[in-house]
Amino acid sequence: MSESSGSRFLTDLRQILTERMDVEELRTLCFDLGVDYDTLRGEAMEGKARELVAYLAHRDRLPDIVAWCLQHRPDLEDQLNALDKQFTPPGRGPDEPSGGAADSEEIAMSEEKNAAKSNTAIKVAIITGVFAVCTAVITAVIGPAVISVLQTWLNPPTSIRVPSTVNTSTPILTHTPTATAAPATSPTPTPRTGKDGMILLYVPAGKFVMGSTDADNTPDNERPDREIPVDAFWIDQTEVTNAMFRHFVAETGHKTEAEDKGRAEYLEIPTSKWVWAEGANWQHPRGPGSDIQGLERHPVVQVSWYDALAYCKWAGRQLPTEAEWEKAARGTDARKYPWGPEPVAWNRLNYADLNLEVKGADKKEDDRYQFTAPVGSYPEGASPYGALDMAGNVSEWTSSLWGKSQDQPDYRYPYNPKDGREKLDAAADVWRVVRGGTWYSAEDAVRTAFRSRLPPHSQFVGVGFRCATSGP
Ligand SMILES: [Ca+2]
Ligand SMILES: [Ca+2]
Repeated sequence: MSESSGSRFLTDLRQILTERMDVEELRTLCFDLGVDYDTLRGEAMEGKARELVAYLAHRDRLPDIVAWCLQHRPDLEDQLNALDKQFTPPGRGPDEPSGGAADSEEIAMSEEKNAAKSNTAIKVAIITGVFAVCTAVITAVIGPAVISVLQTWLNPPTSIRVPSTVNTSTPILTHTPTATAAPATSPTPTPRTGKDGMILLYVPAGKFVMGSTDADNTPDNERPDREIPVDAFWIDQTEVTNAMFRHFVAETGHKTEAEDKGRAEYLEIPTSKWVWAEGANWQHPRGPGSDIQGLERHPVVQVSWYDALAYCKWAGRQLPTEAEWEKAARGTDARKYPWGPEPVAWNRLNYADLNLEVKGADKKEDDRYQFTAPVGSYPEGASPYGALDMAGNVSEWTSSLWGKSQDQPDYRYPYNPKDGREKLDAAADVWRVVRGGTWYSAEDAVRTAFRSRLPPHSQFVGVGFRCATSGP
């Protein structure tokens, strides 16, 4: 698509959304496509539609909107077909000079190919869109386990790029473990679904490099690096969400530590100071004036290590050990970030970007979120096993002990699970390891090898968790 025809396509698509839909319908569209309507910038429908189209255009997901509209609004078919005809051959936009007869023929052939390509994309999007809707219905009727099997059948690991219509903000399978993540000699088990609806990803047994080398110039507590054997296990695809935690609380009556204490800490902006907020807890992360309405698919925060442990027990899983967490994040090639060696960027993680007025924020990048993002918002930042948000969004509790001093760990590297650091009944004055960095972290703190620590009774607006379970 040339720039001018692409621009017209975007304009007309926005117009359809603005003029032919109401707010509730646009909200539903956003929800189904995994976009948080409330955090889209702009007050009126037009602003929201503009932001939505721009957001999905950046991710090559415009066919998702078209597929959704064809599925839910067949009366828009003519308008959508007209939109499709606006695609023009690359480099042959109406503003560009045309050549002679040979060029005309070439353009005609190119247009034909382009139209076919575009139609194919829309057909694929329709099929996957129908599947997404069916998924929601079938999930309600027959449960997530069957869905997991169906999704694996319909989305086998493939190198073909298909427009994604799955809702990446809910723990619906978006990445199946690939052959590159598993030993070639053994098939990778199908991802499975936990009782909380979480997708569990398989991490095969084997060694991986844990920690950093001296040449990496990173904190001492990450060194020395070593090859560490880890048994097979399953890791949650995303951080545990508010909706999942609400389910847990409804079933168990669990009261979090912050609710008992009547207060919790949050980050004051722009001073970057941690301050106590009376009445802050997981349902009111920044105090009584805040709530989690519309944040159902954001990670739960303001939960202590003990709250996280209780959730994992209810879900039939455990907190990952520090070694399991790091292996799930970096795979077996000692990569710096979950996605590889490439630097942090707006489409790979939620971190301290230009939306956050704190020291060290990256003013070059716009990841679209000032605080937490819906889980799974950055499929481009997936780890080798498909785990999402292993860098940023919220930092995550692990089961492992750090020690009694904030500055230096009592349990040093090389990691040894038999030296007492995995004793779950350790005293409360022993700090626990947290991993992955948060929405207020700069790039250094979202590296896969970066370690941080917190007292187990503490809770913050940037700390959540995911679970793991032993395998196979
Ligand atoms: Ca951010
Ligand atoms: Ca995280």
